[in-house]
Amino acid sequence: MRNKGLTEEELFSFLSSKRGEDTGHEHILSSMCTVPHPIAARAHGLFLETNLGDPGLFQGTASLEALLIGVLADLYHHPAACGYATSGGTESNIQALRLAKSRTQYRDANVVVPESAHFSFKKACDILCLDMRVIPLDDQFRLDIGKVDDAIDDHTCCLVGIAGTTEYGMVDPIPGLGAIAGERDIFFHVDAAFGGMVLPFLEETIPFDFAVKGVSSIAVDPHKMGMSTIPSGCLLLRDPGLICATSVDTPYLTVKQEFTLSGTRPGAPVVAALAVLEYLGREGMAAIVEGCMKNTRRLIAGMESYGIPRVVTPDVNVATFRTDITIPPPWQVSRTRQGHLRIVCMPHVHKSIIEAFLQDIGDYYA
Ligand code: 0PR
Repeated sequence: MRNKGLTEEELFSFLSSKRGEDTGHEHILSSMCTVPHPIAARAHGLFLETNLGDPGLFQGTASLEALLIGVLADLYHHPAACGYATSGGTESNIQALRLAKSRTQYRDANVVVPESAHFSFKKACDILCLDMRVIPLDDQFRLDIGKVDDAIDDHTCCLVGIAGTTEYGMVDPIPGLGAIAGERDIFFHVDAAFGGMVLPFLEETIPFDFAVKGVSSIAVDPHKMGMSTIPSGCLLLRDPGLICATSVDTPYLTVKQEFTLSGTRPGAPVVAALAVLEYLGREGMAAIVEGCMKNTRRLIAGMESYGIPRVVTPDVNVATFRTDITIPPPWQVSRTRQGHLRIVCMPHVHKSIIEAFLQDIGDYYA
């Protein structure tokens, strides 16, 4: 640390130069995050110093968190659902597994997840000392429901389904999983970190939420398709009575118990998430989602016109291709574990960006 501080001008000139080294969003085709909606950025700025970890000091902010949970509970067809804001999918998944574990007395409990599960489940199982059983996928990259029964036993405390997989954008057979979970009284967590802000706004109904019998909890990330500021996730529970299962005493705070994982929690991205949903409404969200889906279809058609085939037809805006071509800079794309080219058509990936990308690929390889 310097003895004498920099001037504001010196400091910001240094910070701006570093910011200039970041990849511009116009070339980021690999991310599940996006440029925050201007409404999110404005709302975020109003709540910079708020801390939901001590909600009695920030009652207005805490009431906005409750409003956000209420909006999501409605959207997911169970107005009585409860929940709270997290830092994102990883924390929501950890907390869901913590809740599931609290319902079992077995010390060697296991969790059944699809092979497509995000790596946060590995972290969660590691922290919670749970055995992770992995179910293979079918030829459409969805969990193979026929393989679930054999993986479950009396020590299974949680079944997991993914609504919008990270790598291929697929939705697992949630109703089938819900039926199995219901029959066996197993906690059923749906990871809709990505799809939770896409699926409710699609024309086609793909069941994934509390309308499906047996769904116990849902993770959704407003900092992904909700266009909120980072970090912004939410965990919702069907049974409000269960939320206290992870509570610990917090004697000197304004509330005497805390069920969240984080202590200090930023209010700003939570309010930003609510602000986007309130500002856009269902119609506005549907328009943005439709734009992303249209761009996904256009990208797939364009790549296939060059003889580069899709791997699957995705349920949400993630396009994957069977090709080992090297994508030229400055484009930032990613590869799945199986080596497929993967592009996420987020809201910042406008139609003109897709066309420019296709033009580049055509110039290089067609
Ligand atoms: N569940 C699903 C289905 C996810 O796709 C992700 C993250 C998570 C949980 C974990 O969420 P958090 O990262 O918010 O804890 N999916 C992306 C991934 O890991 C996140 C991401 C975003 C990665 C932007 C890169 C990037 O540039 O691939």
